[in-house]
Amino acid sequence: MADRPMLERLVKLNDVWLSRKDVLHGVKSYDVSTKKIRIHTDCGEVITVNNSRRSASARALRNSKYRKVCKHCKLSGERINRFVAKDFYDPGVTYVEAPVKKSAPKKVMKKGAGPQPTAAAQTAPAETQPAAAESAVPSSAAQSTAAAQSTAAAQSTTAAQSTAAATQPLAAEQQPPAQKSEEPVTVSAKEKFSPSQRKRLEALLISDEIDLDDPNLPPYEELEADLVAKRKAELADIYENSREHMLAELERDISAFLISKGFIEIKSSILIPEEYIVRMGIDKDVELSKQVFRTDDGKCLRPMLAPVLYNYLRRFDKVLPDPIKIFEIGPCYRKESDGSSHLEEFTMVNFCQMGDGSTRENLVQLIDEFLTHLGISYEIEGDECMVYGATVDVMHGDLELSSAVVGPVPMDMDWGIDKPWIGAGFGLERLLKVRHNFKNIKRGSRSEYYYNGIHTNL
Ligand code: ATP
Ligand code: 9VF
Ligand code: MG
Repeated sequence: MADRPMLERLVKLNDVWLSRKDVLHGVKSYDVSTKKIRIHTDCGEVITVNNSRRSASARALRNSKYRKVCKHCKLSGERINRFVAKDFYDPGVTYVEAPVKKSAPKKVMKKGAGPQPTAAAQTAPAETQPAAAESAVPSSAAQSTAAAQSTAAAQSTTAAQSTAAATQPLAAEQQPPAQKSEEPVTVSAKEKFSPSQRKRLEALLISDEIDLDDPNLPPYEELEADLVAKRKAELADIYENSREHMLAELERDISAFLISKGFIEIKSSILIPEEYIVRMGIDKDVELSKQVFRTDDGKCLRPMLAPVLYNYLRRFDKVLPDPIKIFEIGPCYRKESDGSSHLEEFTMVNFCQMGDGSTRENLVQLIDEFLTHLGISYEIEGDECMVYGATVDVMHGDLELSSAVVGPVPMDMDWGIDKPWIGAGFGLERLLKVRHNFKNIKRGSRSEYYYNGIHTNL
């Protein structure tokens, strides 16, 4: 048994290409990359598609049906017959079907698609894969080549298709799954937008600027085009004026603020000894321990900044005058389950002071000055955590902006610390979420999908 042929093999065997509109073209040449195949037709078109045996293109080539022949390709009768007769298949080989995900919506075969000459083709499943490569390629990439543009034009995707196509695979960042250009658009009487249209619109909205349930909204194509235009203008404005990433800018702002308050900036390693986690009192059976990304050589990606700051306090205390005031801003990593306020890769600022003046009053005042400087409102609540015991939680509504602590705590002994201290850890992406009223914390995070809250597939 052999797998159903890759598209590449079908192109080679058939020596012709069928456009989305079922026009038969001659294949002049083709190039193959890891995932794609780029076909140059005899008439001079360039088409880039997924080199997938499950694509609609592959299905079309397994079929023997076409609507018309491209007159510019000047196909010989022999080439057309070869495509129709399909006598090049090896009769000794059974081409098996690749398994198809059951849950995926099935698309009914297009007109003109009929029974196929091979056993495999007869049981060909309804396609769920994007038919053309541009549906799987980020739109920016597609637009970067004239070839892809001409393909898009030649295959004349509808507005809905081309915009759905602009959404790329998002699994890595726990985003909505990629939308398939071939997905049937089934709009129920009640719902104005299909699920995939809704996802696209939600991605294009930055906060809750529009209520997608408002029955008076314009049709999808119009709304989508408006939002794309708006987001493009915003990106152009950023490029023209500030050119700053909001996360980087916030980091710089916080850094300058804390330096102005007498804190010295630390930049330590993101990869830390796993032992530090244990010394923070986070035993193997504790939830936070399970959230740690470990490497295979006794290290881990830091889930917090405190361990190294402990070491700095101990060392600087021998050198610098009391009180010691230090801070670090940088990436932290925790395995998190989905949530609109949790990232697996986030940015923490942890500032702390050890020695004279380490009182709760000073801690609360510093937090107040910090958030007033950032223009973010807050409430203070008491809480408990397993690492420090009692904490001073800084909240914005239900969202925890920071856990702050008034030391000393018993754990200090394990780090060689014997003075009172105060400290607070804030997540920068949560600060951005509040400041910009983002529905999801990903908008302001390290990401290839969003730039300053703006979806990058425009
Ligand atoms: P939560 O209970 O919300 O998960 P936490 O109590 O585990 O947070 P801390 O260990 O107190 O968080 O970390 C200090 C701050 O770092 C939090 O108040 C929050 O602003 C931020 N933070 C923690 N975990 C994350 C995360 N996964 N994504 C984004 N920010 C985070
Ligand atoms: C409060 C948040 C242990 C003396 C070097 C500084 C603090 C910050 C809590 C952080 C954590 N602690 N994610 O300690 O400032 O450590 O859980 Si220090
Ligand atoms: Mg906390």
